[in-house]
Amino acid sequence: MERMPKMISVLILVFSISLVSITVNFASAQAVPEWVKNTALWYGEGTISEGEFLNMIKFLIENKVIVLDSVMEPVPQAINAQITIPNGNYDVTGAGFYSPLNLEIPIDTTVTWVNDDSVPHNIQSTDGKGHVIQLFNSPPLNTGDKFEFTFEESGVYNYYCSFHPWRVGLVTVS
Ligand SMILES: [Cu+2]
Repeated sequence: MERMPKMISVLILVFSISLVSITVNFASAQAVPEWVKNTALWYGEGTISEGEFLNMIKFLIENKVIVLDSVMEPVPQAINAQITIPNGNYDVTGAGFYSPLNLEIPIDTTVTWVNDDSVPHNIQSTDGKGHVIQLFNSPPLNTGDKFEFTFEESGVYNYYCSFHPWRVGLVTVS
């Protein structure tokens, strides 16, 4: 029983000095040979040296009994999406829909609205009944201007342009 803490601390030492970010891939690891178990036992009992014990661990790594995967720290991937306010969007008789009209995105996506129309527009988040709510609300966007908002919760988000209230769009976050 008392050999375990020593074993574990040596293992931790071996792995922590090699790289900060390393994991043991148990899925691809081989079975542990009997002599290795004996070596661990003997080391715990003090009958073999630390050098021999570490050589055993080196053997395990070299022979892929222990498979080390170097795992880089996950870099948060910025997820971005764009909604275009197309040319002619102001025209109630034209197509000119937001593109896409219903944007579907994962959580934490930053959405950028781009005004490609010849007149100013804005983006106002609305509730299900079409009333403006203070969630994402842009100032007037001139041609070429952009407005961005990051959606951190799932849900269906409505918006419209207060200058052209017939222009409604959806962002679905899941
Ligand atoms: Cu508008």
